[in-house]
Amino acid sequence: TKSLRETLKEIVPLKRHQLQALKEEHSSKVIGDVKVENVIGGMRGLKAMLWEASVLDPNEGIRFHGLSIPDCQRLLPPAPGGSEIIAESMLWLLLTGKIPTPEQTRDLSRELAEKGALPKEIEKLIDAFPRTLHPMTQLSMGVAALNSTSEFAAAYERGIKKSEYWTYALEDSLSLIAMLPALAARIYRNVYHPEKKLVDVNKDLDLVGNYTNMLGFGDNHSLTEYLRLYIALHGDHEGGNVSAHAAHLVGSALSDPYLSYSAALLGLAGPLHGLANQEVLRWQLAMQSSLASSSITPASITEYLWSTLNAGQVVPGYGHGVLRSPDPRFVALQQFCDKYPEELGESEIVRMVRMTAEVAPGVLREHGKTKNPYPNVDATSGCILYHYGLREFKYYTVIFGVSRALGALTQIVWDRALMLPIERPKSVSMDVLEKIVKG
Ligand code: FCX
Repeated sequence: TKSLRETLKEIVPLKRHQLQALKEEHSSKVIGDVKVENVIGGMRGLKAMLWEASVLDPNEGIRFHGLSIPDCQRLLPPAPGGSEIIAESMLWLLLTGKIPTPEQTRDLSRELAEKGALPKEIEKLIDAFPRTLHPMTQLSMGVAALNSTSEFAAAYERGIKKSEYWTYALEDSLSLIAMLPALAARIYRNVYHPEKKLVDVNKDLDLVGNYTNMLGFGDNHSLTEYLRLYIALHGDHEGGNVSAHAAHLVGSALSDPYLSYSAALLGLAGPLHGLANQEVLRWQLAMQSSLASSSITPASITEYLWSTLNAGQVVPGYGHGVLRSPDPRFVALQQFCDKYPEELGESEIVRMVRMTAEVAPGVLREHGKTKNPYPNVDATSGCILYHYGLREFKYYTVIFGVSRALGALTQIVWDRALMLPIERPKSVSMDVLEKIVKG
């Protein structure tokens, strides 16, 4: 069977050919209008960037190379002894558009585990951070510091052909994905459990098996399976979201994959993006403490939702920039809860998430502002972690950050393989806008 590198070497010329044909035959074709509302409205709806691995349909949700989440759950190999999608099989799909065999998936797991230990000087740097530094700040700083190991940066300095950039970007991307669990687990240990010893990367485990193990939850099979699914599903959500877009933008300046992904993480740390799962939990716990446990009913949750909205706040975990239906990632995580009824069926927080999802769309529709009243993935992801005893919710976005590397770095490999140019959209002032619209 072919290795990941061999598979990619076959695909790169085909994709380059596809791009060349688009350029030569259709460069001046119009595919949409630019309205004033796009310029002042966060560029919403503008089809203005290339992203290969996934496309988000407003109604169906995300598809990875055309495959829906249930397709991926059916087709992508799990870990030995598990049944959920794992990071490695998702990464293979994202990078190549192909379904890996179980053997290819195992080989990739082994390669990542072999590259998984952090350089000693980076360990020292992370250990020197004050515990008060937000875990996402630490993650972004750690990833930026790892650029001292960048093969892309070293090769660029030596002088290489543009057509070869992608091979170095691929090596950096795989190394970074491999080291993220050790980096993220070290931050968790340092901030929350400084007395605990960190275990080493186990060469026989998959990426998330290792991550859970290093976090100290290795003997919890259902949590490990949950994190496998979580990390595979959060891997990519097309290109325009803040983290993915940031990685692509910074990478377009030929900043190496470490620097590019570090920038993505700083965007992921915002409350309207990755931090939302932490906000959801905060909101759910505040609701729990304001309502007596016996009185948590659809009616009392409805009332609580209105108090949030009437206070001028958003209901975290609901709404989306593109989606206009319930997020299939939310659905998949809820179905995971059904699969483990003995672990999750009786959980108070899981019950509250479910009840909230039943009433919130009606309330948000009546409120009349959001274009999408349905839950997004953040409405449940952090709450399930809370149930499992991973309760340090300032840490949750770090887990998202371990995951989003799969998609953001995949696109960086393709940006370099397709030799895309530096990104440089035209901006305009309000005066210029007025001149344009008034003619
Ligand atoms: N509760 C209350 N009001 C909401 C709302 C919600 N959940 N979602 C949107 N609105 C409001 C907006 O604040 C906006 O109000 P304004 O006109 O006074 O500014 C209006 O509805 C229209 O917004 P809309 O076009 O529907 O949504 P946007 O594309 O501007 O924003 C996000 C999308 C996701 C930022 C928005 O729905 C939100 O703030 N949701 C809560 C936070 C959240 O869950 N974020 C995670 C999103 C995602 F899954 C991720 O990136 O991880």
